[in-house]
Amino acid sequence: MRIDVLTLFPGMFEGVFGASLIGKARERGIVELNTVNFREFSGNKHGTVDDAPYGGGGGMVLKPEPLFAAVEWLTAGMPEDARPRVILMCPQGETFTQRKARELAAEKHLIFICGHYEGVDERVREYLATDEISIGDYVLTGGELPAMVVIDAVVRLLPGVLGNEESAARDSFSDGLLEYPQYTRPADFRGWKVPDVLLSGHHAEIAKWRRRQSLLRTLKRRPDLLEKADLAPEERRWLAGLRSALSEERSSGRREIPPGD
Ligand code: 21W
Repeated sequence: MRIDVLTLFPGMFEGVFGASLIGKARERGIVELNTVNFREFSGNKHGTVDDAPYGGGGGMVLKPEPLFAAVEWLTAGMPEDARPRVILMCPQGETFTQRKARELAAEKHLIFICGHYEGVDERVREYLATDEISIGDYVLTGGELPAMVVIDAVVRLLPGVLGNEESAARDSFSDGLLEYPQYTRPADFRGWKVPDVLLSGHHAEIAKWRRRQSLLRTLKRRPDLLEKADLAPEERRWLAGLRSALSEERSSGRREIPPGD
């Protein structure tokens, strides 16, 4: 995969693109990552890339010309059917999910556009971007950190990046449930003990305990995820029982259910 990032702050990407899994994926040639400072495409000697909004009001708006020129330079000579996705990082975009990460991981070439502090001319949205992505409902200073988040989530899905190919499938959100609790040595840390079942060596019992812990934790923390999760009828019945016990527990203040958290 090839990823180009259009940004006024290319330095922000240096550490992230060089370290950890992304750095390794790059070294192995699985992904080619490249930043482009679109100030170089301003077309004027001052390097101006923004201007006041038509209609007045505060703030500045990123001009369309530098962004169009940078994307056109990156895609020059490419056949129409090989055109990359052009992803505008913006607060009004669709909220990023694991599903979107899987969708983007299937592409050969991605171009990210990051604004900073300010808005972007609407024609960039309408005629240049193929996708608009937000990473959640909070206000940041620019699209750079969000682009890094999306790139991290996409690159780790590329074949050969994770040492263990299973681990992507096992992740939270991939099966629609939160992960079960994990423990390592020592079995007793300051009197806080690892659950007996994990030390028992009974693999079927361990698998059952983990699945129930995942269900319980998801019910308590992210009940919204259960609607879409792939569950057996027996698991749905178990959860329905738990749900009523949980509301009883909450109204009475008594703890009847093992803490799944
Ligand atoms: C913050 C840009 C606020 C623009 C009228 C119309 C990219 C982001 C960003 C930023 C504004 C993402 C205005 C989650 C984020 C991002 C910087 C508002 C002023 N007035 N995901 N527009 N949160 N943020 N513009 O902040 O660029 S993805």
